Formats: sequence, structure tokens, C-alpha cells
Amino acid sequence: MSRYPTHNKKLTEWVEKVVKLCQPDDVVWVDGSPEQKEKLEKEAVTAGELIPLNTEKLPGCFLHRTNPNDVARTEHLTFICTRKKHDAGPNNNWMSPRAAYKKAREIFKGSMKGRTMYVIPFSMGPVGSEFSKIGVELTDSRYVVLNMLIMTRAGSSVLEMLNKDWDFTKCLHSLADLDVNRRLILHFPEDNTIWSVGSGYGGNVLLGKKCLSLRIASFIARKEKWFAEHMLIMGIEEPNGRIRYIAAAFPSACGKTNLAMVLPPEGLKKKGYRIWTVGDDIAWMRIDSDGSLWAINPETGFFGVAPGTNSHTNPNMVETIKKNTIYTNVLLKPDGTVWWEQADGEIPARGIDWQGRPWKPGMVDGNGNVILGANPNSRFTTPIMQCPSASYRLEQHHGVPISAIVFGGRRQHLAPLVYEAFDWQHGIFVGSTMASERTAAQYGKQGEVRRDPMAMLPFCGYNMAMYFRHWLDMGKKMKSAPRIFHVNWFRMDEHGKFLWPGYRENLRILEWIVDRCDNEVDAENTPIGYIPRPDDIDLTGLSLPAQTLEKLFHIDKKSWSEELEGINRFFKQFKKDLPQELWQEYESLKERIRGGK
Ligand code: GTP
Ligand code: SPV
Ligand code: MN
Repeated sequence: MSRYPTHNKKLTEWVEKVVKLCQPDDVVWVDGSPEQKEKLEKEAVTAGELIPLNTEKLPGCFLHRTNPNDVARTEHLTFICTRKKHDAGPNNNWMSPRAAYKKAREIFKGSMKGRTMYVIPFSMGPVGSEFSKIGVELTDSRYVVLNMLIMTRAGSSVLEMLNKDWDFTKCLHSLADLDVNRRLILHFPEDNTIWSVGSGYGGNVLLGKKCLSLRIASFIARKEKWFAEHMLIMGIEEPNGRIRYIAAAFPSACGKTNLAMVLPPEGLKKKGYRIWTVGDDIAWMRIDSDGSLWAINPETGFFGVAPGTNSHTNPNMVETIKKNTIYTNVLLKPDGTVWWEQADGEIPARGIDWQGRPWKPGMVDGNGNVILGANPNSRFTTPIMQCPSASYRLEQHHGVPISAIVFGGRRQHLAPLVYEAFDWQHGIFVGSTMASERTAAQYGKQGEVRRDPMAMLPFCGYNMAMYFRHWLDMGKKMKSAPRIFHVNWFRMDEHGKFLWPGYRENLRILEWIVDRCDNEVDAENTPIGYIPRPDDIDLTGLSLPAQTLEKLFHIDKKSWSEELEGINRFFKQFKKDLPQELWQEYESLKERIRGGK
């Protein structure tokens, strides 16, 4: 019997190599058993890495605080390391593989001394499905292990697949000393390898998520002719029992999680809608034998934004996170429960804030700014299966058929509440020119508008021009391609107030989208695409002045002309690589805007 629980030589040799480099005191293989999980939780509590929460009100829940310098993905420290710089494209940070390995090796050297290294075999997608991919993460963080157990299918069943010599992505992570100056998130798509060091936060370290399922997977998907996308997947069951599935790409903290489990609003004329949540962040989609697009969610958990989550905005999530949940960077209340800004109930009179300091409402810092109880990017990790709207098709190897693809972002001005692209090619133009205001999910200037094509700007593992090419080509391969839409829940009036109430009211818009897919409703032709006729959106039970609706759908020519300039600048950076079709679409849009049709 070998001293390893696997015969996979590639895996054992790699583990040995990493042990030599990082010098952990011990190596533990994660088997996915409840006993091992409990042991890890106990150790994490003893070490002060987790705070156990009120066992009656929040059974199986813990609080974790990350280093205050480490509370969001660090895009400027994230690199795509292809041999040729051109293959990473103009939107990715690039380092040569040789330089990147060298630089990171220095930081990894001895970084696990005094700690245990965990070997986590995990599957993205149902174990054994031909659409799934396997990864193995080596990490010195128990927090990472416990999160990966929620977010992925991890443990012995995956090791069995590896025994059958399935290939896997090598994912190496070490907290090292959490020094921002020694933090790197490196992707080596040509080696199917990820190295992350110096961080302990979410997308930087749960390597199955953004690193594998988007950056590495998008690289593989282009070669294998499928899609790895930053999209939610949801089913909309109509009262007659027909379920239409849609996939929607919104940038980080722009409403994917909320929409994926939305409850139908009161008052809709058609009663009896039901929503099925398949995924809230990542979709892997491929063309199946029927010529249409099918999607799986590779994950098994939600890593959701806490602030703003309450029984009004997202009752399904409030239900989901009552047990077996890891909270990160939220406020701790004296009774051992947690709170964040706009949570349910009263604002607590006191508590311990996300940085571990005593907190009271209204406290201000030296500059007079209000001190928040929870970090704006505080999150919870929680199993999808606990969600009341969890789809019964989550474990089905083929996933679900997609009728519509929806793009969207935060635009205070410009983009109407919803519009439909004229056809696939125009839809790719709409997706490729998406833009959004920056949120707390990434470091950088909040509120600044940036182009975020298909919500993949920080997640595309190769040259984005090639990515657009891939989207255009895939359209030609499908017998019945999904229809493409764009939504904007975030348009504001002149006083900076949201014009659209959002959240569950968004289903009114999805209703129109689904009806369009079924050819059951007409639309108005505008220069930017099809918009609903005023009477075709069911607004019963919602008091929305006609004027507001007009503002929500207003297409301002001057702003669109300015937008065209921004698009032009964005496209130009791709030089000759940008597919000609997108320039054609650009010219057509320009003409339509000028022509005033
Ligand atoms: P990531 O997990 O970062 O990829 O984000 P996400 O796209 O899943 O975003 P999420 O659903 O967590 O929403 C982020 C923020 O947007 C939260 O503060 C929500 O309260 C807010 N939000 C979500 N939906 C709506 C909406 O329809 N209208 C408005 N005004 N805000 C919304
Ligand atoms: C996002 O930022 O889009 C997230 C959170 O979903 S993280 O996993 O940290 O990337
Ligand atoms: Mn996300």
C-alpha cells in the first residue's frame, strides 16, 4: 500500500514537489467525510480562524474575518501567464510563465512551515459527467478547505476518478504572510495550473471558482468549443408547467445571486410562476446533440454578497443561510448571530465589526466617514441544496437547455430597463460592449464605468478578441441559438434614485423575455434593439408612474453617441484581432442612431 490514497502518479509526484517547496509540517488528504469536516472546524475554532455562531439560531455556522488588506479579488495582482503575451490579450495582466513561476516560487518557499497542507480533490460539475472538470487544490488554509467543501464536490469520490487517470488542474495556494506586496494570483493555462499566494479571500483562493471555472475553463472551452461564463442559470416555470431556462451575465455585485432565486412579485396577472435556481455565478454551456445550448453550474454553493440581503430583497437566501454557512467579514452580534447593512430586523445597538473592533451604529472614523459593521464585500458561503428554489436538475449530467442569454450591468444612465438584440451577431456586439459601474467586489475606484464584456473582463483566460470570435463562431454551430437580451436594473433619476424597484419586480421583465422566446409577444423596433411595447410588461400591483416607465425606456441619442465613442476606443485596442463583424455592428448602430429610426 502506498502512503498516498491514490495511484495517480502525476498527482503524488506533484504533491511531493510542493511539499519540498512549501515545507508544511504535515499533509492531510481531504476525503469529504462529515467527521473530517468536524475535526477541521474544531481545529479552526481553536486556532481562532473561525468563530462558532449561536448553535440554536445559526446551527453549523461560523464567522471568519480576513486580513483588512484582503477583502476582495485583487485584479491588479492577477495574471495570465501564457508563453506569448499576445495570447493573454490587452485586457489581462501578463507575465511570462518562467518569470511568474520564479517570482512566486520565492514566496512559496517554506511558506507552509508550521502549518498543515491539505490536498483537496474536487470536481467542478457532477462527479463523472463528461462536462465536468477535476481540480486538486493544495492549500495551507483550513478556511479554504471548509469553503471548498461547500462550493465544490470534494473528497474521495473525486479521488476515484483520478485513479482512473482523469486529468486535473493543479491548483496551489498558500496564505504565506498575507503581505499585499507578496500576493500573486497566477494562471498558467498552457500548463493547466494555478498558483495563488499571499491572500485568504474568496475568488483569490477558492481556486475552483474564478481561477479554474472561468479563467482556465474559458481557455479550455475555446479549444473544446463550449462556453465557460460568469452567468447565473435559472428556470422560469410558467403556470402551465413549461420551464424556460435562461443564463445571465452581470458583473460582480450586479445582481446575479438575487435574480437566480427571485420570488414572483405580488400582483402579476398570470399567477403560479415558479423559479428554479441552477446557479448564481458560473455557467458552463455546450451545444448538445439537439443543436441547442445546454448549461451546467459547476459549483455546489453560493459565495454571496451579504450587505443588502434581507427578507424583502431575497427571502430565499435568508432561508438558505440559516445553517451550515460560513460568514466572512460581517458584524458579530452579542447573541452570537450576525448582521450587515440592510439586514433584517433592528440595527444592533452594539457588536464587533468586521475588523474585530467594538462597534456602535453611527460611529465615524477620523475623516468623518461612517464606520460600517460589515465590509461592503462581506459574503457567506452556503450550500445550494439548502435554497428553497434549488433546481431538481442540479445533479443531472446534461444540465438544462438555455432559451435566452441576458447581459446586464449597472448603468445609472443610458441603458434601458430591457432590450433584445436583433440577432445573434448583434447580441454578441451587445455583450462585447457591456459596461458597468465598479462595485466593492474588486479593488479600484467605486462607481467608475468600465467596459466589462460579457461580465468576463476579469475572468477571461485569453485574448478577449479571440473570445469574441469564439462567441460569433458558436452561434453558427447552433440549430436554435438562444435569443439575446440586455437588462439594466440600476437606471437612476436626476436625484440619484433607482427608477426601477428591482429584485422580485424583475420577474416582470423576465416574463417579457420568456414570451419573446416563445414568440408570444411583439416588440418595438429602436436603433439599439427591440424594446417592449408599454402594455406588454405586466405592471399590475406595482405603482410605477407612466413617466417613470418612459424614463426607464428612454433612448437618449446624445448619450448613445458618446457611448459609441467609448466603444470605438475599447474596440481599437484589439487592433486587427477584433472580428470584423463587430465593427460592422458598430457601424450599423452608428447609422441607426444618426438616422433616427
Ligand atoms: P458576485 O457574487 O460578485 O458575482 O455578484 P452578483 O452578481 O451575484 O450580485 P448580487 O446578487 O449579490 O447583488 C449585489 C448587490 O446588488 C446587492 O447589494 C444587491 O442588494 C444589489 N441588487 C441585486 N439586485 C438588484 C436589483 O434588482 N435592483 C437594485 N437596485 N439592486 C440590486
Ligand atoms: C465576484 O467577484 O464575481 C464573485 C466573488 O463572485 S469572488 O469569488 O470573490 O470572485
Ligand atoms: Mn461573481
